[in-house]
Amino acid sequence: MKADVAGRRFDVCNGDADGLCAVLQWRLHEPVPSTLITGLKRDIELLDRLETFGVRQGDEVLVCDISMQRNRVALRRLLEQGARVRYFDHHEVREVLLHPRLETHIKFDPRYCSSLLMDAALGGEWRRWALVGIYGDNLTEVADALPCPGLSAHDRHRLRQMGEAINYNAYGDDEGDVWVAPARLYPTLARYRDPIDLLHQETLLDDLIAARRADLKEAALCTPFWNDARASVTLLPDAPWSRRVIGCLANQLARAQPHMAHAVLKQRSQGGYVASVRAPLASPYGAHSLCHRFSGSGRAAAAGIDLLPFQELQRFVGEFSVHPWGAC
Ligand SMILES: [Mn+2]
Repeated sequence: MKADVAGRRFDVCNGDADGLCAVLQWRLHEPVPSTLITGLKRDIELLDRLETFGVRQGDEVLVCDISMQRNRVALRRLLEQGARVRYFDHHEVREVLLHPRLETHIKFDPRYCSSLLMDAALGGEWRRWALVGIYGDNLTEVADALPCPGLSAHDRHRLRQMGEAINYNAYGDDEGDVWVAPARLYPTLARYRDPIDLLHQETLLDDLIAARRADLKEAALCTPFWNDARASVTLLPDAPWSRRVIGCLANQLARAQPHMAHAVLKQRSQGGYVASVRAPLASPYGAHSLCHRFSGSGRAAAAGIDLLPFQELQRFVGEFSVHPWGAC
């Protein structure tokens, strides 16, 4: 009798390109039926959603690209219920949980992302999909340096556009803001072993690439609220386009001015701002430590704040402008 006969599979990931492409690589490697649990970029505490399934001994859970810090309690509960868990992530965690049924691939390093950690674990088996995820997380130089035999420069450029478009599609206050909910996008991606084939056969990605471009054009009309030689703060109004484009705009600014730090703040309909912060790409450290001070979280290169009250704006600009990027 097979030991895993009763075991179910659950794949839990962030709904951006990095999360989806990490899971996709694993499912191409181990093609068995599995339940996908994902959400928008802002949905981080996704392990809680497993509670309704009554996880039990023999079940296997794959977790990609969501903070262990923010999912710690639910993770411990899953392990106690008898699940076996594989965890791939690159967000800050104070202490990595240790458990005999928990396998971790965690690296808090600005040159890593979850799709790259998965690529390393699988020996580059699904490198093209890994590239989509890595480009999606704005690790353009890291992806450019990864060899991919048989991939032309043009096709590599297409994978980059695809990663950036899938990443863009994860931002919004709710599923009404995005073009296609990540949970519905995944099955389309998963039909293809090669993302280049998907680009030839589906129009969806071209639609997303065009939508991202249109939203960025709208955002380009917003001049910086504050800037000096080392940093800039951009304020966006609250609108569907700004809810979708906030992360892409921050990434684009980071690439355009790699020696500057960038913050993009967007007004929230319920009051206050949501913020996307990027450390200078040339010394990508310190975004998480700045965001921490305003109850935010994230990675060294890219982090965010869910709620910055209106009255905190001046303090934010003040601390942002003197933050010791690269040294923290
Ligand atoms: Mn990621």
